[in-house]
Amino acid sequence: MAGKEDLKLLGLVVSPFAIRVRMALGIKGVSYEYVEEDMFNKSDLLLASNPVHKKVPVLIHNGKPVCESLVIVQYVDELFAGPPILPADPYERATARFWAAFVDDKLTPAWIGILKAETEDERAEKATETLAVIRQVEEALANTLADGRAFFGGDSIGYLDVVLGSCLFWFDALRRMRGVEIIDSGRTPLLAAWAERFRENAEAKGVVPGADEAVQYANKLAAAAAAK
Ligand SMILES: N[C@@H](CCC(=O)N[C@@H](CS)C(=O)NCC(=O)O)C(=O)O
Repeated sequence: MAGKEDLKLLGLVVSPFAIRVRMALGIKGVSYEYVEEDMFNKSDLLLASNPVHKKVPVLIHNGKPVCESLVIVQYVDELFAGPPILPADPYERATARFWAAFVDDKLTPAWIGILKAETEDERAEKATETLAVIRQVEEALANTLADGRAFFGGDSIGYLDVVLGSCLFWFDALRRMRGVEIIDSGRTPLLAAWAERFRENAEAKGVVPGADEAVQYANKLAAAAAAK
């Protein structure tokens, strides 16, 4: 099916959620039109395509929008042949989906909270929360990675790699901006080694920006919030 579809992705270079989708499309070897959105001036196409959340990413497939990064990555996996993104085994699929939801429900709000905290106390509280959550990920996934697998997906990048790996450059930015080390070889050795492998992966290298871009974007968001 690859190549015959009309695919347009509304994204944002520094959005971990959009990066997930770009990685998924890259894994499948599918070409698509990429449209960078301006979050300070959302396009009519974005507002019409995702009227519920008004957020990127949105994948527009033959004119029909699909929203929410986890949903889109699964859609891409189901739609296209090529290397599988979700595990084949139903139990492993369920487990990967469970942890992907955990990343989005627990980890993401915690680390974004460090970024948005307005006081030192709030920042410290969010940092403690983030470290507790990442420790849970390290412990729960230790078996998978200790198994000798390079990635959660096995020898190559899969669903959970894409979901968590897309956040790594923001973790680097947070270390620089706030001095918080979310993944480190002392506390989370398996995740630290996995993160190194993820960074070296060709699919990731193609779409994951450097921490500099995240720092710049965070500063832009802070300036916009202060101006309100
Ligand atoms: N749960 C959504 C989150 C998407 C999201 O938060 N996107 C941000 C960019 S990183 C956005 O579009 N923000 C615009 C806004 O909040 O107005 C997903 O997984 O796709």
